[in-house]
Amino acid sequence: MMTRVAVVVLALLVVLTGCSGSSKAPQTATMTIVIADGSVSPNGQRVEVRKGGTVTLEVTTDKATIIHVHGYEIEVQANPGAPTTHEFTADKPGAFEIETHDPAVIVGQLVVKS
Ligand SMILES: [Cu+2]
Repeated sequence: MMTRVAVVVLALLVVLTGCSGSSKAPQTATMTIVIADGSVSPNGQRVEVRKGGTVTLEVTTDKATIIHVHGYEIEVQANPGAPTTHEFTADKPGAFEIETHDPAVIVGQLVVKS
């Protein structure tokens, strides 16, 4: 009985983490970026999305900065106070760096799969 439960839990984990071997990237992806006291989170996180999918950047910062999505040439101005949300369509396949400009740090990598 416990074995069966363990198998079900394991199967569920595989589905949830997307390690099922399927090459289908998700239709939507969200990256939550937090900048506080000069430190930036996440740090190089990889975010995958399917070509044509929607990417959402959620930025909370204690200092005015720009979030730059390389390749897409998207620049999001984020200011302290209210979080900034920016949504765009991932219409170009490839791998693109997302960075902040102040401090200049790579936040993550956007991987758009066709
Ligand atoms: Cu940049």
